[in-house]
Amino acid sequence: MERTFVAIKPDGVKRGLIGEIIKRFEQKSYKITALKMLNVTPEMAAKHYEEHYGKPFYPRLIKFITLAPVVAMAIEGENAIAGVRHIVGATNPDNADVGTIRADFSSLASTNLIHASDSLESAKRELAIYFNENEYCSDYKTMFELIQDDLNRE
Ligand code: 3AN
Repeated sequence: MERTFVAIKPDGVKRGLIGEIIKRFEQKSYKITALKMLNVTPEMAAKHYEEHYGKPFYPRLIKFITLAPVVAMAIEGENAIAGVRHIVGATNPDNADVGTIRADFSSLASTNLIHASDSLESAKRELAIYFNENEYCSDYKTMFELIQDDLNRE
């Protein structure tokens, strides 16, 4: 089981796409185990995007993520890192597969609606920026998990 970090960025929030985006992860049977709306501080933004420091688009990246609230989530499931990235789509929406969030709702890399961790290490690091350990609600069972329980019962 993997836990990944997803953030609906300010364009997704302002365009009223929070429900549409969350729905796609729920209907794929992933488990949401932490969720909140927050204003990202410049300090948090710098930590989140530290790997992009010095790139031409970095200043706008920081400006953009702090412009309006984001919706931060922890999402769990088997192979959730790659699976969630698949639903999100390529960084440049022009190259994103049809049916992905970025292909369906965005047309620019600078405002591509959503962030999702690209590895287990990134997920751990990014989740720690946005959530405290006591904010996870992993104890409940989704219907998908209950179906797996039924299937695995002797
Ligand atoms: P992804 O979010 O697909 O993992 P990264 O980590 O390469 O992509 O980039 C982080 C964010 O930086 C992207 N979501 C996007 O908002 C922004 N970004 C990346 N490349 C560009 C670019 N060439 N021009 C403008 N913004 C970019």
